[in-house]
Amino acid sequence: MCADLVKTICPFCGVGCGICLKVDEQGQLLSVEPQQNHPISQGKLCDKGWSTAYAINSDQRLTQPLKRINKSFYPISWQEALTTIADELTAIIDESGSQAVGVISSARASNEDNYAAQKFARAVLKTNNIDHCARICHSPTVAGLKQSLGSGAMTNSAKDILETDLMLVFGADPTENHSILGGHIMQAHAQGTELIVVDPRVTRLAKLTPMHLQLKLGSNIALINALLHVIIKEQWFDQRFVESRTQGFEQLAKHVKDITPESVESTTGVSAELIRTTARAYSHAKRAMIFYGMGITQYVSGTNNVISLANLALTCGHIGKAGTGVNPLRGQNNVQGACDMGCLPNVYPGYQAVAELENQEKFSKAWGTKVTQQAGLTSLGMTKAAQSGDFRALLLFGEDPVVTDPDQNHVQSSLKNLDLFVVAELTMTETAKLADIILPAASFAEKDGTFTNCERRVQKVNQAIAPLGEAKGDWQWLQALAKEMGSKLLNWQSSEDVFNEMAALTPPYQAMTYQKITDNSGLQWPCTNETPNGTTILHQQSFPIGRARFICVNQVDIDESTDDNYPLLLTTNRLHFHYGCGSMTRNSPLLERETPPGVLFINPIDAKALNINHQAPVSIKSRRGYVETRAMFSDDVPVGLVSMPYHFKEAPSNQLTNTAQDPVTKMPELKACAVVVAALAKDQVPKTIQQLQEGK
Ligand SMILES: Nc1nc2c(c(=O)[nH]1)N[C@H]1C(S)=C(S)[C@@H](COP(=O)(O)OP(=O)(O)OC[C@H]3O[C@@H](n4cnc5c(=O)[nH]c(N)nc54)[C@H](O)[C@@H]3O)O[C@H]1N2
Ligand SMILES: Nc1nc2c(c(=O)[nH]1)N[C@H]1C(S)=C(S)[C@@H](COP(=O)(O)OP(=O)(O)OC[C@H]3O[C@@H](n4cnc5c(=O)[nH]c(N)nc54)[C@H](O)[C@@H]3O)O[C@H]1N2
Ligand code: SF4
Ligand SMILES: [Mo]
Repeated sequence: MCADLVKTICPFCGVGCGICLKVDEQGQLLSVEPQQNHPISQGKLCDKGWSTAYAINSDQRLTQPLKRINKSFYPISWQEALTTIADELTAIIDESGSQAVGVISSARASNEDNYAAQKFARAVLKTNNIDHCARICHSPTVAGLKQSLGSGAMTNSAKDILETDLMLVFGADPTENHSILGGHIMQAHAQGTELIVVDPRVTRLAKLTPMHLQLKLGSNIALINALLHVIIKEQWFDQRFVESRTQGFEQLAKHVKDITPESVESTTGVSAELIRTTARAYSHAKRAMIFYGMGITQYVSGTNNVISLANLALTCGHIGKAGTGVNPLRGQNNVQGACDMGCLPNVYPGYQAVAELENQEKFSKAWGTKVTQQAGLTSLGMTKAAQSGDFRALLLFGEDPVVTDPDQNHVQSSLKNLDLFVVAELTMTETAKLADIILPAASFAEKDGTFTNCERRVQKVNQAIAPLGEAKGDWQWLQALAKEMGSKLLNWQSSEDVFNEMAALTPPYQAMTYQKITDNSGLQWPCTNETPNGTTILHQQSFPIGRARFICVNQVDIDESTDDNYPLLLTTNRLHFHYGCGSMTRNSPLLERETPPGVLFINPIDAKALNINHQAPVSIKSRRGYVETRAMFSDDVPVGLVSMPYHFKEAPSNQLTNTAQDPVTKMPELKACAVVVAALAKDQVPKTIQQLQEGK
């Protein structure tokens, strides 16, 4: 019998759909339903949203702390776990200093958990070594849009999709990855809104429009500069907007003067004619929205790619109004929030720069302890420093870098080199298997708190069931650990206490309270005393930096090119039915039956040349690693390009990926590397990476 229906938020992607968890009288989770009147999802959910109960009710859940001795894990009490961690952390800091320890937090956990994580790092451990998966996701958005516009977030709102005239989807696959928004885009297009897709693969949206620019991998800036060239040469730009709201246009005009569509045809693979048609359509639309994703950010040129898109929108004045904007489709349910909370080495909550003395003083005063001035390491910086032994202890929660970070062999050897590795997780992930201590974490259904979705909407997450077994919420175990280390600085009675402390220190969240968030079905930041009801559209009157900046950027080639030994390019993407490392979605039999456990998409022309049949076993090798899986014929990938999702721990594409990084943000080039693909014997079952690593 149903005793309760608890309103909360889907724990998967950044759309932030509203769900209800149905709980029986014994406090057991029965099922999931959509919230009928939710501002974005309006009674709909995608397959993952419907399957959340499987993800958290699973018999795979960790229910007590575990300690590793050699290769086996043994249950221990929370007290023993906390004492062991506290003693070892203290000893390492005494010996090697605070730079040798750090925290990786989670864009899947709440704002409260993330605020606590960065405060634990900065106030208790005295280090700025705090980071999370945004590093390998939208860190170029945070850095790029900050330079161009003064704020690194989606400028508009989801509802604007139904108020625009043209949608330019650039390096994003929203029907698979932001499915409810992808549905809105399809709906708007069906009602006559123009759709342009820029993607090397033929995505579901690309199939709907004749305006598909199937560019070569990583040629974004060349293409955008050519679009700018046409728009400026033909005087199709918005002169009034450029003059009144921007700076640096003259230099930009000079910069793109010779970048004609013809001159980039061979770099981009897009015809000059299609570039001209696109330039005309985007600049002539009354209102046009840009949506972009990992096809822009996951390159060594990630930050410049983002800047380039900002240049395009600013040139045409498509910003600061309904139905316009530069809209990064933030990925994880709370990645916007984890960034807002300051889980990045260079900023405190609300993007207040760590390097500025005034901010150091503000946080030292607020927290009652002196914070360090020393610059922090990024997540990949911490794993790199672990190789040399300079970085010795890592607390990580709600991430599975062994599956999701580039160059798996490097990640595994770095994590093994740590003196202390603590993982707080829902289940035994590939990363948790390397931990010294594993802490059982409470899932979103077992927590109160908030998530901030991709349109900056801070939404209330409500506890529906008790934590499973001895599981604890992330801020709660961080607080307990701080106490064990003799610190009273993390001293809260409830999630609301954490939120209130955070809001007082985080200007864009200043006027938010739990009650107001609940009453308004979420509030979009900035929500300040001047804008108490939040802000649906950014930059309407001015930019946080006054005038927006045009910044000239040049095309940068992808780091790794093909050669005789590695003749194909590999890109990585997502599948609708699975999420991230798969540790949650793969617990659902409904989702699991939809895809094989690993797949390589290959054009039939390439496959034929390599003697590979549809669904046949294949090997894929890069300069860093080797995996085996099955081939799937697909005309959606062009000849010369193969593609793999990264959800499958059996056949992880991150065995192969390149760690070459964007110099500004250290974003690795997850979207391009060179590989060689070969047919395996017809009746051979592809070996999992675990079998390969154990030499079986
Ligand atoms: N089902 C599902 N949904 C998810 C996730 C998931 O794991 N599964 N993850 C969530 C997360 S964390 C994120 S960040 C988002 C990501 O969502 P998206 O940004 O949509 O992610 P991807 O599928 O990785 O890449 C997007 C597209 O970029 C294209 N691309 C590759 N290279 C280039 C290029 O040089 N130029 C252009 N223009 N395009 C290129 C790819 O072909 C692909 O179609 O999804 C979120 N939603
Ligand atoms: N090759 C390739 N690699 C990629 C990408 C790509 O496109 N290509 N995309 C990158 C991107 S954009 C991202 S964002 C990363 C994502 O990489 P990760 O963040 O490592 O991926 P997730 O699957 O989201 O892992 C989250 C983990 O958090 C756990 N979890 C969920 N909720 C909670 C909670 O409340 N508390 C705790 N403690 N744990 C919780 C889940 O069980 C899961 O194991 O992957 C990156 N890796
Ligand atoms: S679109 Fe995203 S937030 Fe909505 S139900 Fe699907 S996974 Fe959940
Ligand atoms: Mo992401």
